[in-house]
Amino acid sequence: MTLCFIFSEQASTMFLEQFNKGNGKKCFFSSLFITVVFTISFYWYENKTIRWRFEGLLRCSQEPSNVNDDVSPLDLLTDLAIGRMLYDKPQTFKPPRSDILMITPWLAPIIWNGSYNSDILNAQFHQRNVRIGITVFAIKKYTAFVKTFIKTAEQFFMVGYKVNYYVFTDRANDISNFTLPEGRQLVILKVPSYKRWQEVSMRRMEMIRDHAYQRFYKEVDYLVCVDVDMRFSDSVGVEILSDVFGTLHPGFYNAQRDHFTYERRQQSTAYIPTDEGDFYYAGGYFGGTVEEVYKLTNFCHNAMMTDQNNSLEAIWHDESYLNKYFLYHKPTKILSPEYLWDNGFDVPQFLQRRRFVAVPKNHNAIRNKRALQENHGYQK
Ligand code: 48C
Repeated sequence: MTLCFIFSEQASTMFLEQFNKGNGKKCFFSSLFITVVFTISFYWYENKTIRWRFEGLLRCSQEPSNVNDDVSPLDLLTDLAIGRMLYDKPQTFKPPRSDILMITPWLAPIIWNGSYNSDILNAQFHQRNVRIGITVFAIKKYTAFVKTFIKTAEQFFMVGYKVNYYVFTDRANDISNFTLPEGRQLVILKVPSYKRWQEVSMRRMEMIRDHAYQRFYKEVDYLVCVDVDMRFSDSVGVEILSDVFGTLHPGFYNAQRDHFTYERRQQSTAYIPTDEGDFYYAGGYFGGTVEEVYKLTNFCHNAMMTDQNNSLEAIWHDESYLNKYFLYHKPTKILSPEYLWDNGFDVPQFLQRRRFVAVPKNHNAIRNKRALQENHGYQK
């Protein structure tokens, strides 16, 4: 800026010299020159100050309204210390289990019996006063499974915590009444049914998403989304809770990735090539914070709708889309097959506990109006 003013000052000196010598032509050009230089410097200066003013304004507007504003979010922190506890010291070179994988390459713990201390976890979670929602769908004949599901959940699921059982059903009158202790309640959610059992299973994603958006975020901190044709047979506690978790499918925990029953058609939104994949996750057991479950179910539903518009349906329905989601949105915790088992399978050495097991059923009879043939177990 200063340079411009010096420059225009020299130009005006030059003009006066010519004017005094009576050189009219030179006077004209030097006055023109002065005008141009002055105009440029004026607008440059103006522009600069406008920009500075604007930036200053912006910066000011971003500063707290009152500069002496001394309330920081850190002032709102609460201390969640647990109390004195006595337990064996963890041993750096002696892991609690060496027969199974305890953690994934992206540092998500895999939950096995003997790999955690429930007392410490309960002290932490009770401190936070967490509320857990568990969703099950009992559409058409599957209402028959609700009683056993709730009865066994009362014995084994999140005992001592606030639990909401969210039962989605098209037949509210078929759901028996339950007397539940303080802090635990049964919420019946009326939803439409679909003709095909595959569609019933897949639409769960949409209904969980919509209810998470409208209601669940207000009522609970975590969601656990499971199949209803199951019963609890051992404790399931806060060790399963994490931002977003999946469960190893009991039929594929030891399979290689090219043997996983992922969707393999490239046209499908659930497509996974044979050289990708970490684990095969079961469609009947996932969960996490309400926010993360919202994102997961929204992804899966939209992916399904895209396929449906292209006359495609992934090979194992919602389970295929869930596996696609977990491939590129890694779960922050993984439940071992202890948490989802089928007693139709032999019990391997590593399986120290079976916490949630399939209720033997005739799939065809329970899924369709007429039984076509015998069929048992958690085969899909
Ligand atoms: O509620 C129903 N009704 C049906 O007619 C078909 C499925 N379902 C829901 O979808 C139940 O909650 C089932 O647990 C779930 C699909 N899972 C199964 O059928 C086996 N557990 C694999």
